[in-house]
Parts: sequence; structure tokens; C-alpha cells
Amino acid sequence: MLVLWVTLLPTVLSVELLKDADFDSTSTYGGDETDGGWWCVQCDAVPSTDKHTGSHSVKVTNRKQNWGSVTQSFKPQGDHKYSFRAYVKILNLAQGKVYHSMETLLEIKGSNGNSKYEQIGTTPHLRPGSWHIVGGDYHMPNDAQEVRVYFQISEPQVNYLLDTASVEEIPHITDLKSDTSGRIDTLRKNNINIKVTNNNVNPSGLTVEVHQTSSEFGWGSAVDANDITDSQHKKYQDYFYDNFEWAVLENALKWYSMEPSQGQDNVALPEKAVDTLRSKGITVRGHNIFWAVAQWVPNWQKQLSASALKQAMVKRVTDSVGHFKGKLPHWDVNNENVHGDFYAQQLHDPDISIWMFNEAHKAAPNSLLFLNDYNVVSQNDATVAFEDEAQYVLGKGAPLKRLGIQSHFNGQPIDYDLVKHRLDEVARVGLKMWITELDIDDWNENTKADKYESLLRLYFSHPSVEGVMFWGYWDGRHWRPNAALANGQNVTPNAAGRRVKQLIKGEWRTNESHPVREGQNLRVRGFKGGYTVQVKHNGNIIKTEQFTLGDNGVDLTISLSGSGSNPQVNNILVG
Ligand code: 9MR
Repeated sequence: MLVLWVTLLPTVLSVELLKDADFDSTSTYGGDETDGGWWCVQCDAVPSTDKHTGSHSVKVTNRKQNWGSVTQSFKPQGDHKYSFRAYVKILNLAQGKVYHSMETLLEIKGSNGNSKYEQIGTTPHLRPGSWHIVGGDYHMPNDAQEVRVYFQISEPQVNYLLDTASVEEIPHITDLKSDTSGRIDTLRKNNINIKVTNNNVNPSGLTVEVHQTSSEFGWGSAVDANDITDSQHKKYQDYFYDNFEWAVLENALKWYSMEPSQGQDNVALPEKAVDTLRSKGITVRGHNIFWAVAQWVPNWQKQLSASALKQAMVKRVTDSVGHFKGKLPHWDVNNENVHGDFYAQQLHDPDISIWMFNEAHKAAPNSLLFLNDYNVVSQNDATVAFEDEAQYVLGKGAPLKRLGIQSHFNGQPIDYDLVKHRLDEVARVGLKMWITELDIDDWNENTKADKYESLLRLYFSHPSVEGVMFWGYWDGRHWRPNAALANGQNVTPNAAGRRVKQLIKGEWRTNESHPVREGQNLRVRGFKGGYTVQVKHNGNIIKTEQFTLGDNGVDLTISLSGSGSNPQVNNILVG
């Protein structure tokens, strides 16, 4: 019975709202706007056996307008949220283009009969020969009566295949704290089994204490390379070390910082910061090797010929990844390449990212290479695009190992149903993820505290997320001072800073003390990470040992000797 229920669960949760979503009932394509099936508006639709799944896809040609598209409508429930997806393969390129962009557009009819149009996602890099994912999500207005979904490419001369479409309702989380707590326990904790062999020693007055000293889950922040090293900024540094175990240099490793004019070499500052942080046990991420958004490309590169630019890029990999080999376990490779394509355009090479990943991997094979982008969970427009970029790069065999979800939230209320859905969507790629640049731009410290708490609960409870990096913490050094966790000359925590610390150093850390009793077996359920275990007699430490709690749990065997008034611990065996 239970097995049956478990197998049925996914189908129960995700009901397909489209008819012939996989385009396999080929007789349904020729409809019109009245019959509720597929309709090719300002275009021709025929079946194709070049399919993504099932037996057929639909081939869309002869598009008479840029909005010519295969389309279908359904009746939504007002105030509910929906996810839209399809796979597309373009069949040709317009002249001068290296790829095309597809918009997923909704036409929403309200109760007054008027329509409004909403673009819910753009996949920017469709290449002929590959299936790409398109789609997005949308929160329906209360009075939505009917929704029609369109898949559009601005250039009407581009023909495409579409397949494996779907429209599904996104589940609502009624109580985020209780929804996440079970998953947090299963994913982030494990058992510490403590056995005391007492050799007839009277254990009265003995206690065993476990203290967590580090976290397996990565908690960190961006830091300013100067402030984290300069002795003038002790309070800034204290706040950092008091809260975090991971760092990323906010700007000092960027190409424009390290080489503002060609040939200049500003490696000294980032090097000093990386070495200082590492000497204090902090792990440092590398951000970033290349940045796809033209605004952040140093001007000198904009004048270079394609071959000179490529040469400079080869050198950049050596100067960044090569130089810091062994010190930076993560690197963002072609930052924000869902939102920009400077190097692809300059080099007329739509696959330049693949080259970057391969070069970076050669320079430091042990560093995990990332895609890193914004609006992936904070907005709907880049979720599917990011998923598609990852899928494409992996399909080309690039050594992409992790996904970086930036998480810059503005001051608007946060829809946690959608954030969770978007995380799940990106997790379909099958790679582990990091939240790389979390901030919430809210001037009200109390609502900001609530929002940070809810987001952290969501992220910490997600099986694909391995760490969360804040994008700064002090309002004196923050690109959005209202997002800060601490304020003023004394770097004083505000309500958000206090809440974050209470979670990451309080609720999600294990520190327990238990009296030792005759023949007792104790089980402590602890958060994964590094620990110290101490045995105390009347409050005085008589033995200390270190251990790591990971996926296999830990058995501690404490063997006592001596007498009741003078107990000794022979050893604490960690197994
Ligand atoms: O916070 C960074 C700010 O100090 C810089 O002036 C800016 C340009 O380099 O970059 C900011 O950080 C961005 C990050 O590198 C990439 N994702 C978006 C971040 C916020 O804009």
C-alpha cells in the first residue's frame, strides 16, 4: 500500500494541463483558437519525427509575423501559480546570427474580457542542432479566466521544432518552517552514538560534551580584499570571522581589477586577502575568470582583434586560475552568460564558454567550475535560461561541476513557493548548487530578518544546495547598504544580522552536554561538520578529542579507568 502511494505521489502532485503536451497525437495540430488544442497562429504546423521525447515533435514553419507561434490555452485558477516548459530546436539561423532567443509569452484574459501579455522567460542561446529548454513561471491574477501560451522568436524566418511541452501548477507551501524542518533533519544531521565503557568506575560527576566547531554546509560572505586585511578594519574582520567559514573577494579577482590596463598586474592585493583568509581556516571561492556582460569588460579588450583578444584570454586563465592553483576550490567561469555574450560576439564563437571551462580545468583540475547568474530564483526570467545553459554546456562535455545561483532580492515581498519551484527547476540539471551572492534590499530590518530567515530555511532544506554566500554584510561596504546585516562604525548587527547568526550559529549548530551514567549508550543527533568532544569531571576537562560528523554518522567509545573520585579517560575511539 505504502509503495503504491509513494509511486503515485509525483503524478498526483503534477497534473499536466496541456492537451497532447508531447505532440504525439499529430492529428491535433490543425486546430484553431476555439478547440482548446494546439493552434499555429500565423504559421504552419506539421509533425516531425525529429523529436525530443515520444514519437513526434511539431515543426513550425512559414511564420508570417515575429509572433507567429504554436500555441495552446487552458483555464487557470485565479491566484494560483503555474510552471511552463517546452523543448525547442531551431532549424536555421537568420543571417549574421550565431544563435536566437525564444520568449515564452502568456496572454491572460481577465474577467472583463481584456487580455494582458506577460513575458515569463527568455532562453537566449538557441543553436541549431540542439534541443533547448524554454519556459518560466507565473502567478495568475485573481480574475484570470483563460491563459494562452506562445513560444516566439523575433525573426519570423527562423523555423523550429517544439516538443515535450508542459504546464503544471506549482504547489503552495502553507508553513515554511514546518515544511522545511523534516528535510533539514534528514539532510543536514546525522547520529553521534556515544558509548561509555566504565570499567567499574563510578561515573557520578562525569559529563560528556559535544561542541560543533565547523559546518559541513558552506556559510560565507563576500568580503572587500582591502578591509579584510587592513588592521584599521578590525570590527569588519571580527564580524566576518564570528559568522562565516567561507569567503569570496567581492571585486579584487575580477579581470578589470587585476588587469585594468593591458599588461598591468594587480595580483598582490587579492593574493594577500586569499592568504590571510586561508591562514585563518577560511575557504575562498574564486569570482570570476571572465564576465560575459560587456559593461564589466575592461575597455582595452573592446579594441582588440579577435586573435589578440583570444591571446589575452589564454593569459587571463594563467594569471587567475593558474596563479591561485590549489588555493581556490571554486571558480565562476563566464560570469552571467545568460545575460551577456561579450566574448562569444567578439570571437564569433557561440561556444566560447566551453573553451573557457576546458582551459580553466586544465589550469587547476581540482577547482570546481561554476556557471553563476542572477534572476534565476529571484525573478522568473532567467530560471529556465540558466537551466538550459547548464544543460547545453554539459552536453558539450565541458567540466561544469556546480551551479551558482546569485539570489539578489529587491525590496518586494518574496514568493517562497516560486523560489522553491525555481530551485527545483534548476536542480533538474543534476548538479549541486551554491547560493553565491545572497542579499535582500529591504530598509526595514525586521521584515528583512524574516525574509533572510525564510530564504535560509528554504536553501538549507534543499537537497541540491551545498552552501550560501551572503553578498556582503556591512552597510559601510555593500553594493546595496539596505541589505546589510550590520551597521555603522562598530559593525553592529541589526535585526537581520542577529537572526542570521541565531540560525547559522545557534539553531543549526549542535552543542550538547550529557551526564555519564552506568552502561549508558547515548545518541546525539548533530548537524554535520567538525566537532570537539570533551569528558569533564566535576566541570574539569579530563579528555578532549576531535571528530567529523558526515554522511556515515560517528561512533564514539569512551573508555574510563581510575576510580570514582579520580576517574581517567584512557581514550575516546572515533569510528
Ligand atoms: O558588489 C559588486 C560591486 O562592488 C561592483 O562595483 C560591481 C561591478 O564589479 O559588482 C558587484 O558585484 C556583482 C557580482 O560581481 C556579480 N553579480 C552581481 C553583483 C552585484 O552587482
